[in-house]
Amino acid sequence: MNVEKIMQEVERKNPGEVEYLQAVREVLESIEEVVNENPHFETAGIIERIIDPDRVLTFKVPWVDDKGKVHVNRGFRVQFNNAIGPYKGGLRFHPSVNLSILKFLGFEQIFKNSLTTLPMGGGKGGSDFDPKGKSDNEIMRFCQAFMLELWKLIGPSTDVPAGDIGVGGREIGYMYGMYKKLASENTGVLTGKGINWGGSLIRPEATGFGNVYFAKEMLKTKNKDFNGKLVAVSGFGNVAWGAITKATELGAKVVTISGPDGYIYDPEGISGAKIDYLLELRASNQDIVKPYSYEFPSAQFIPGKKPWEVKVDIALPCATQNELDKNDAQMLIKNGCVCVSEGANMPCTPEAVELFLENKVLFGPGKAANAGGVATSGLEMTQNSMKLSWTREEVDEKLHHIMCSIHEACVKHGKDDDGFVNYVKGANVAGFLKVANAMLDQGIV
Ligand code: NDP
Ligand code: 2IT
Repeated sequence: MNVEKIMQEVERKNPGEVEYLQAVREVLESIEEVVNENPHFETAGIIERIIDPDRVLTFKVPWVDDKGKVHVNRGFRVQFNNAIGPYKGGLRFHPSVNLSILKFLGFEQIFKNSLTTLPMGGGKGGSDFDPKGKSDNEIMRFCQAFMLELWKLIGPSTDVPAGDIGVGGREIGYMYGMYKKLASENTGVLTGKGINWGGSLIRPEATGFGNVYFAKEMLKTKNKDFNGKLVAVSGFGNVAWGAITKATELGAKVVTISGPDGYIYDPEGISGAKIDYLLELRASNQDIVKPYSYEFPSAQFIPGKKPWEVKVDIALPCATQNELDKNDAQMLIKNGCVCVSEGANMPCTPEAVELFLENKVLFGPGKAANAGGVATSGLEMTQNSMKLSWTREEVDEKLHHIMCSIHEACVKHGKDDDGFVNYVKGANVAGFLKVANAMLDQGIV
């Protein structure tokens, strides 16, 4: 397999799709060896077939704001690969959303979902709609307009969307209500539903909890744990919240959160009532973290900077793609950081990842480390099919077990002769093999 030759073709077919090309290159470089050892993958065109989405659907979403003005946004659903189960993956509402971003996310989702051990294919969708500053009624009207198109493309056994940036419980509720009305059925077509209408306990916190469980397993390989450690978290959304809660529970002190405007440094730790305040800040649809520093005197707001300059033992990037670059990685390494676990999707640039690996930092890539969210979505789908609900403890135990299995799979496929585990390689190879073998079994379709 010739990675450069394949990349040339992918670049030709997808010009300027920077994030998508970045995600594809990373996977290809990781699986090169295993593909060379198994020439039948190439003969069956597995690489070309896995790189291209099965289909990309785009649609217009017209909606009316509170003043009666009409707006038009663009909606997308990328159905990437369904070799091991229905297309599955979140919806992102953010002004930056474009096809490159959704294709990178959908592509990553194939391997992430494969790692969860559950039968889910990969997909992603969303819109360039900006929820910031919109009223609740505007959000509802947008979600309904979005679902008016999306409902034809999805179904509990074909494609099961969920949340991502800008899409949480409220948006899932409005979209589910509209789907139910249009499809005349009450099924588990979306995950992340409210607990009284088919949702699963632990789903809201699952990505962050899972990320910390994964980091815990990585630390265990070096006889380390979270207790007494300093942790830097970026973002202040759904994933950040879960990660902060679990890291704190395990005895760590989380000292940062961030927004696009800068970061908060709170040397006394972000926990308890401070986490509740964080949730209030989020619920108010604000994109700023500055108010936190007015509320809690121990905290300082550092405008225009990222949290990676703070001296910490563990870093959990939980905001967005490419938010931690080479300079940030250098600062973390210089300050003695031993573990980086990606809560967000692809938050570290390739140069940053390279530095972490060179310096033997425990590095958990998003498709393994943040798989707890979609894994718990899988558990929600199971509960929906069985028409029952598991307890908090039952779901948490299954989530924990899944994160340990993912860690094991990464070690199995990522450990080198010196005993160093390259979790990037491990996650990509383990995720790829299951999907590739399923594609082989199912013929050319
Ligand atoms: P949320 O919308 O709940 O939160 C994201 C927050 O991060 C927003 O407040 C956003 O602000 C902020 N943010 C965006 N860009 C930056 C930046 N450059 N620096 C600092 N903060 C920023 O989203 P989630 O928590 O759900 O998602 C966060 C990440 O985790 C994404 O990469 C997502 O793909 C990934 N993920 C999510 C899962 C889930 O279950 N929700 C599962 C697995 C991964 P603003 O909107 O103003 O830019
Ligand atoms: O990136 C992700 O894994 C998610 N946003 C969650 C997807 C899901 O289907 O729960």
